[in-house]
Amino acid sequence: MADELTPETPDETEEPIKQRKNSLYPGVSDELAENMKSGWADTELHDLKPVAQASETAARRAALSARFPGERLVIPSGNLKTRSNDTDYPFRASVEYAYLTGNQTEDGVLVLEPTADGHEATIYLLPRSNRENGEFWLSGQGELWVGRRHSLAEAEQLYGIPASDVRELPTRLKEATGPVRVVRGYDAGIEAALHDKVTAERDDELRVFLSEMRLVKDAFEIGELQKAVDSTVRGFEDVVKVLDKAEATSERYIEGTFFLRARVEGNDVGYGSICAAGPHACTLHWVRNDGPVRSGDLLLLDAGVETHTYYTADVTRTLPINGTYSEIQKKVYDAVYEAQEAGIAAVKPGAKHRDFHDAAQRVLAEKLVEWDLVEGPVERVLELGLQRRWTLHGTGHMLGMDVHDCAAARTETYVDGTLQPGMVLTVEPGLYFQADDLTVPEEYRGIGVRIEDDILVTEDGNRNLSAGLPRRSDEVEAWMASLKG
Ligand SMILES: [Mn+2]
Repeated sequence: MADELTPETPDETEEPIKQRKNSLYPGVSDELAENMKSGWADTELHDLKPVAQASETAARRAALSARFPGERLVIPSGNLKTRSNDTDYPFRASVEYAYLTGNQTEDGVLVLEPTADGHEATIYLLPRSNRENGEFWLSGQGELWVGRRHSLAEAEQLYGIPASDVRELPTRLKEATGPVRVVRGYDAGIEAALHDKVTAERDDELRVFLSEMRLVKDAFEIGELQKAVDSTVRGFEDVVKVLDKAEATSERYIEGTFFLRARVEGNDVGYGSICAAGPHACTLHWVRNDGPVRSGDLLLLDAGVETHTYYTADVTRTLPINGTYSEIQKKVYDAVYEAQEAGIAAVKPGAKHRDFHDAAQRVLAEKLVEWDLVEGPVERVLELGLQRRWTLHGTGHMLGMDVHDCAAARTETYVDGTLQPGMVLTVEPGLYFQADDLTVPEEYRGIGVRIEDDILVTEDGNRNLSAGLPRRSDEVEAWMASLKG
């Protein structure tokens, strides 16, 4: 990438380039500065259509307003984070901000100002770059470098919220009176402006409410989650087609292949893809993906495409790299499949959130006892949690704009709560026999299997959003054969 304003003939006496940002720009002649001010076309856009979710974001702001009457609410998008020196990580707006506005711009802030009968929303954004003062091409955030931004008038049309210059916001917040809450952790500058007005306890109530709002998805969100899953299905197909290339290189080939699909059809992957071949499958968060891919081993692929609106899939399949499960692989796989079937069957409105976890764990415990890996009876195993040496993790979680969605929700509304139509959650039992686990016969060691699907709670049961990928072992083999053929 280009650096800013690299002079054609470097002058040793000049300030280092980094220090020239927003300073006096000694490398720029008065003539050039004057020249750059003018000769630019007016590109203002008119009659922009609102973003697809504009009515949903308005309804969400109304619900938030009703929960905190008379209080000023501040929801920042967040700032760029430095990766190294003068390069930044790709920006992802805070979920709370994106959920309430549909906007994803860095440094944005949504403010709900209390009024007599509710709140008035304003979205604070960086306006288009000034060309008169040189900001357009001399500032690191100038549009010449980072690309055209929407004008404030354009943003109003897109998001259906009045827009203001974010550079004025810290002063406004410092001068504001009355109760205020801020979503913490995203914008240190905004938090500093409010530091003497907010408390951690009150801010946490705002964060919790915004997390619990997302427990039940609206129709727009369910559509986006289905899109994310559909792209993910195509990404898994892509991977199966190139397993020979992965064998010739490493797990990275799988990661890169899935990432291509995610970037072409969506915004990104929703989380670091777990491309775990052989015994790496037993490392739950294996994201180094630098290991060998060998015929005869299993590949545990846990990956999800995130849509342009930030909704992510979270799907796992455990595939035989050569297309056919060995006897012991199939034995473990079919047990996990049976556990997942029991788990999915327990997902319905009115069921306790824990029911699907308990149903899947019971099947796995039964198998472990049946295989003589742990001493029964099954009730004793479950009571003492002895199966967990090999099941390791919970059986599922809410899914949405975060892969582990609604994480700030209170226990009583989430893990101790009841399933309702519109909730979307994963059902993902697994069995993992570590390569160095001396308590199991050698043939089990190094085998890890997880099957994970994304399940929507419906009025009368559930719908598997990821049914486009086969799960049963014989169907997985047939599907792989059809893609490789
Ligand atoms: Mn998951």
